[in-house]
Amino acid sequence: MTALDLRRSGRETTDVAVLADRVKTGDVRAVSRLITLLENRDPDGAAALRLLDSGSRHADVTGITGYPGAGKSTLIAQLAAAYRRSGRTVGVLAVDISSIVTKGALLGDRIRMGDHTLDHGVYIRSMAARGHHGGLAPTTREAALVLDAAGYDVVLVETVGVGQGEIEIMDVAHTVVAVVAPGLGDEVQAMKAGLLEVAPIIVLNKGDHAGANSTLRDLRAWCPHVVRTVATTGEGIPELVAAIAAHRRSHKTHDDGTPGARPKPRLV
Ligand SMILES: Nc1nc2c(ncn2[C@@H]2O[C@H](COP(=O)(O)OP(=O)(O)O)[C@@H](O)[C@H]2O)c(=O)[nH]1
Ligand SMILES: [Mg+2]
Repeated sequence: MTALDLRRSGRETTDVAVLADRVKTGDVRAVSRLITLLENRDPDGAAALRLLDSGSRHADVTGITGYPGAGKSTLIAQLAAAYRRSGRTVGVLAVDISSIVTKGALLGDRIRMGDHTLDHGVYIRSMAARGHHGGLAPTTREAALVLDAAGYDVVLVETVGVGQGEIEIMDVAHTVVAVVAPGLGDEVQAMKAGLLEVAPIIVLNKGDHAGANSTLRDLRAWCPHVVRTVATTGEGIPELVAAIAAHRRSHKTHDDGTPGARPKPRLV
């Protein structure tokens, strides 16, 4: 679309340079606006993203993956609270933010959604999956770059399901955590093959459930890094924070700071 077409169509145009600058100052409204442009595949979004791309990267990006109901959202609320207590700012990209907000008792009024309220150090954004096969919204990677450029210290990405389709999260996150719940038995057996490749850290959540100990023994037999948590109470969260930090320290990223084992994809 040319500028003339845009004027004819009456569509609002964006000053991409101004938008990018505002994102870099951590302006929450600008962050939300840019992610919306990217979701809509608006060319202004891609243009603004390119202006951010030269910035230095410092955010630690962690993917939290697992079957629905395993406790991912509850864990993310606990992790976000723990990072905030240590003074770090947190951006969350999730398939379903409602459960993070309602389950995140510890975050309380610190949670700020989108651009409606003041930023108190936690930004939460829902990413529609839109039928994409990998379980990650197509713009999740770009949204993580935006949050990084906006200065968030930690970015947590919630993604549903484990297995082959989830390999995508490796391109987005420095560290991937797979969340499983006790009593999955057969499912755990079935996913062992592909899981370790994707997730160096396994969380056995719902550690308060009957059968947690035997599942834990089973998991520890084949994965060196299993953390037992009770997301509803916060038990095991400090250990999980430590495991994520240890993994991040021990794994190099690309020279430009982007995560993942594969070459950085071109931003179009
Ligand atoms: N008993 C127990 N319940 C939990 C635990 N973690 C999460 N839940 C509950 O399990 C349900 C699913 O949690 P949610 O975080 O929404 O799972 P998600 O679908 O993986 O994001 C909710 O009702 C949570 O309150 C836990 O450690 N113990
Ligand atoms: Mg959830």
